[in-house]
Amino acid sequence: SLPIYASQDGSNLVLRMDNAVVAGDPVAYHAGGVKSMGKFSMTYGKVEVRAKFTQGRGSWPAIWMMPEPATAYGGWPACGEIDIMEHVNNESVMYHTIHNSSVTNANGGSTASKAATYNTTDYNLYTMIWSPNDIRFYVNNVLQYTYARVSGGGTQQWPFDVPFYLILNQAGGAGWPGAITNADLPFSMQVDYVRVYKLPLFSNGDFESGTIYPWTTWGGGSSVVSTDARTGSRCIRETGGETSIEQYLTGLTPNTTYWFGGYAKVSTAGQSVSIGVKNFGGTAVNATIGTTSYSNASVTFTTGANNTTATVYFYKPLSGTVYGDDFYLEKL
Ligand SMILES: [Ca+2]
Repeated sequence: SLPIYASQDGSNLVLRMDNAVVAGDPVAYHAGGVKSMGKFSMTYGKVEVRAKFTQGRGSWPAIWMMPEPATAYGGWPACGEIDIMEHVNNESVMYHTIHNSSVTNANGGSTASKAATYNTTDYNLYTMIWSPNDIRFYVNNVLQYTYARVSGGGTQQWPFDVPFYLILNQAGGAGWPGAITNADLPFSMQVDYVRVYKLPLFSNGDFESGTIYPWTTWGGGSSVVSTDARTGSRCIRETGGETSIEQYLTGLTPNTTYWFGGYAKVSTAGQSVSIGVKNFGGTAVNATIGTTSYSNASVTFTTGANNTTATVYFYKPLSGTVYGDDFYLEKL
């Protein structure tokens, strides 16, 4: 009977590769994989896959994503590819890789790739967090590589604004790893679980993470500092000239009113800083704060009939130093 190459063993998905002879089938090697194409795809969000796999000469297990439809921006690599985990042969590292027509060369190699160590004898947790700003790869919750969207880079550099589906497979014997050493067979990948999450509407409003992410900076004068917090131990500081932080929101509901606000203070009386929202399908709104101790400002905004995104910001128009903390977003 035909060997089973993709199965469940009670606690894992098991994907195998071997050289068993299959009657009537002249192919030397068979291997298993699964994909969610046509059943599940996502734009932005988080993917977690807990898996382990064997090593061997010619082996190529992978956890990756492709766009749906596959030709969203033309053929490969222009359409984009997100490789959450790839491993080849007996290497002590695995790889996180991005493909698109900006980073992928004619031989299929990518300049947007990072080798990272992993526990070769046990399960590892492979995580990808995909926002409109960047794609981040983690092994066992430690950030290994960030592929950032470049302003003005277009879809050649960022074809990652369309749905992508998941692929889990045990491959080998062709391309990157090269020929299989039969004595190393069978190869297998065991997948304990796959979990996917939507991005929160808004996050890191209190800066207690110690990083600006997922806010992005503009003007270069912004940093998270461990002084002057309103609550907790950290806040955002903007210094120098015109400076801003922005957070791009996705997953908003059209024709819906939201409330965005926060707390801020300025170093010197006469300065001001503004809290605002733009690009939501209506007229941009903002409110200013000019107090030397923390005070609150907020705005409401209503998304347009077809708008599910918006940009919230904390903007300092002039020189001087300001602080912000405890930003919030609520649906009204
Ligand atoms: Ca804080």
